[in-house]
Amino acid sequence: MARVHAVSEQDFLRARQVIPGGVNSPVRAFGKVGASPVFYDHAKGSHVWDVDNNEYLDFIGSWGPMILGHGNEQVLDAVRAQLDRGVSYGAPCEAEVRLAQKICDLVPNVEKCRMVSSGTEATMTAIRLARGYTGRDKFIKFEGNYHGHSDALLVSAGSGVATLGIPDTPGVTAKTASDTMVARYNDLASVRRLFESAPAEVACVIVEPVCGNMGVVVPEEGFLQGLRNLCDEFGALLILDEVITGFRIALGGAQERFGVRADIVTFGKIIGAGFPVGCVAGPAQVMDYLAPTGPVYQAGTLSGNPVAMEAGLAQLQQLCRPGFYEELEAKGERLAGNLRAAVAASGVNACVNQLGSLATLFFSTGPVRDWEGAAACDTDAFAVYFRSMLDQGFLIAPSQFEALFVSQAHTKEEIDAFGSAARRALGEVASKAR
Ligand code: KE4
Repeated sequence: MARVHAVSEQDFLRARQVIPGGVNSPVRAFGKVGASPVFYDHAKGSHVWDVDNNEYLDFIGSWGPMILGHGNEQVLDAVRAQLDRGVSYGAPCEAEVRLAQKICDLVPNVEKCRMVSSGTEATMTAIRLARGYTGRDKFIKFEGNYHGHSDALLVSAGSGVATLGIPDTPGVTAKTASDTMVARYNDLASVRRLFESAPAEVACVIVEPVCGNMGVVVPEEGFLQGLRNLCDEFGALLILDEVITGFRIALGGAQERFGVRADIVTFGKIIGAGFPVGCVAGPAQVMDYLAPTGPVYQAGTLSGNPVAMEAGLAQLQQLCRPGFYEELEAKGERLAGNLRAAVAASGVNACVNQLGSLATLFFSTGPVRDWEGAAACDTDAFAVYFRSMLDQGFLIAPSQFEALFVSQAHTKEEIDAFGSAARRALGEVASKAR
């Protein structure tokens, strides 16, 4: 029986009168999947209830922060304890030192951290820091990689920009964009060509070490180390944007999982446990270029917010539990296996990319190894699949160019239920294609 969304639809009508598009982040508007967004009422563990009291299994998890599931008790206890001590200080507090120390202890090559309030702030700061440290203006990013919405990084961006098909966002001036150089993911030759076209002008390379924003695209053997080698050859810094992968694909993130050394690493999402937190981190030699020790200015009213710091600490503490990542990895692999079986049974042209607890079902025979491959997907088929999954009670990102996020809270039974629902959804895709 199709689900009723009457209250969500009323909410969306009202929201559109006072919020552009009715949302505070474009990808939430379900703009490309032919449905009206569901408004959440509450969430717990792997479950979400909408304002029409429909229950869902949630595989978005607030786009990554809910690696433990919604409403984790230790996180809530830490937040409650801090609330009575103060919500925001705008002054140093011990919680921000403890979180910075925790990140330094867990992440390779990180000696100092600067807290900010979003992933966008973190990557924007990382680019400015690399430019200040090297004295160079240009930087290299990758087609389909999304690093937040700061001007220079919106060139050829993934995530919502790709979903909405916005040709390099109006409002970003040609002058600003002219210092952004765009390479092809998993293609070292395309990176080398850019370096050789401006050998002494490239400040840094910024990359999603595992892409989440063109859908999940995994780095091929040697790609990340190849970027490291090119940066060393041309005197540029390597920035790993770990806003998604940080503390998700390993406790030490991509540097631990792939054994590649970053000069700067950015975090977000998981380190705030759902509260607004971002972080720029790296060796002291680079980080000390940030004011007030160095000349590269960066600031923020709510940076190091005590409530957010305590939430992040309570979350990271639980990720340190022995066996946590092995269990999460097994769940991600189970989900991918279920999806691949559903694809095989349906006969639909689709393929699955997965790494750890991240996965994407691409509506293309694949392989999907870069933006060109992702962009070739049948997004109409994805929309049919999305609506069927939603009707069956499964929340997935409303875009072909995003990831599924598996959490500790998802049970094997729930992951198998996802596979069964996907089989039915793919059956609908197949029947509509006939
Ligand atoms: P925020 O400014 O949204 O906290 O972080 C920007 C960002 C930076 N780097 C990476 C690798 C990211 O994935 C993101 C943000 N991720 C998207 C989802 N793909 C956020 C969801 C949204 O835009 O609503």
